[in-house]
Amino acid sequence: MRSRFITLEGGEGAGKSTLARALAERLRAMGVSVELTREPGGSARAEAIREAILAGAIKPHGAFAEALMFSAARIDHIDTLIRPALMRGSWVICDRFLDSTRVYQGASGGVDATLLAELEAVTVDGLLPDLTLILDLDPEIGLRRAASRRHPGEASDRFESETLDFHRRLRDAYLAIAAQEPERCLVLDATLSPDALADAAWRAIGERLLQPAEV
Ligand code: Z5A
Repeated sequence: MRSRFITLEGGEGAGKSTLARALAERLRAMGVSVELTREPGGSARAEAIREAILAGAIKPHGAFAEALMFSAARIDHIDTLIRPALMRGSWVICDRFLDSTRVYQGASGGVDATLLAELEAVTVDGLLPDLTLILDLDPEIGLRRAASRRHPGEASDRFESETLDFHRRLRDAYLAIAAQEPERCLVLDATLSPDALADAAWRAIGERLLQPAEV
């Protein structure tokens, strides 16, 4: 079976990490080799950049500086984990990827879309996901889910503490990307239970990525 690259996208608390784990489990049960990874992060250098960004260390320098940092992390992640895994025939499931930069730093952060597209092109160097599952959820629900997961006294991170309006723009931007790139993207209803969401994603993988002989 040839390798595939799947990315999961959506706002805070939409259930991406939960779904990523469920899909990896189902694929492994079929005997498929799977790398489960995330952005920002997924490699030692990218995880170090993640820590700085989510602590808010880059925020004072503006959204474009954050886009550069996410891109630097992505280049290392692609070079050290994603491409090698795909080359050995593994499937890669990545919790967030390039669409997060488009919507967080672009649509919500205000960085010019043309500039971001140029940065994206040099960053991913031709590597695009075979399938992007966009988990669509009212941001008020997602932020409540994210807050309920925090320990008492634990502060919200750099992006969780943005305004509700910022999170609404994210949702609209994800839906716009899905409308512009229907062959790569599929919107899933993230109000579904974790099992129902995994079933819907699994159906999409079967229909879009697996050849009849592989099912
Ligand atoms: N960011 C960016 O700005 N630019 C970029 O290029 C990239 C990222 C790559 C990474 O944070 C931040 O970086 C992110 C965007 C920005 N913004 N923030 N914050 P992160 O990795 O720490 O956070 P996240 O990606 O937003 O994930 P999350 O908040 O952990 O949410 P999630 O992965 O989508 O959800 P979850 O962990 O699976 O579930 C959240 C809770 O809901 C948990 O208690 C679950 O048990 C529950 N849950 C999960 N699924 C369901 C369903 N289906 N129903 C009900 N409850 C559920």
